[in-house]
Amino acid sequence: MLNNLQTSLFEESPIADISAISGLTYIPNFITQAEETALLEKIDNQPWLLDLKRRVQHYGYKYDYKVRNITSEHKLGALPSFLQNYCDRLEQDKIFTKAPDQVIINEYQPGQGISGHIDVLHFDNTVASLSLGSPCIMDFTHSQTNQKIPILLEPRSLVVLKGEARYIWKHGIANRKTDKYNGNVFNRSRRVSCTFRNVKFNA
Ligand SMILES: O=C(O)CCC(=O)C(=O)O
Repeated sequence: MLNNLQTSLFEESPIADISAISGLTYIPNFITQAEETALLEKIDNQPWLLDLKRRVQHYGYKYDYKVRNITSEHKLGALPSFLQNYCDRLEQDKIFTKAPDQVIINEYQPGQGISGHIDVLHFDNTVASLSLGSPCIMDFTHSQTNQKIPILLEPRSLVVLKGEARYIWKHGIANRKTDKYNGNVFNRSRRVSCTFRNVKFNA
């Protein structure tokens, strides 16, 4: 189910007009609770990389955070089946025209976030992020006007960025332990996200 007028975890009233960000789609409950548990277990059985303050895992291709680049030399190999299944689903659901070939998993402990950024052009037009564990607020900031729109990402939801949402709006998560949304305050717990992309070599 697509949801343009977002409702919060706490109330049924609409709180963020997602249609203000062209190209952004928010899909609550993209996966079930059982799928979330199984995916987290698989992820936690893989080695974590300590490239950044937060722990990460890279699949398909390694992303170089210093050079902000990906080349064919960064190829790591086939995606593991626990991720390939979701990549195939994203193609079947027509969220991607071609199954993603690169996945970055980020782990955020309470207090950790990610600076506002626009994904590099070495990634193709569609970027989708699946949230596991804690809810958190992702801030979208228009790169020209600085207009800021906070969007609540609920566990098991998928947020899809295309067009302006992908190329004009920065997305980021504040480094804080508590989020306030629609008058409600909630403490963050551990959040893990899986971000699906396709690599583009001629960027
Ligand atoms: O955690 C997320 O949902 C987004 C991750 C992200 O923006 C990134 O890896 O570039």
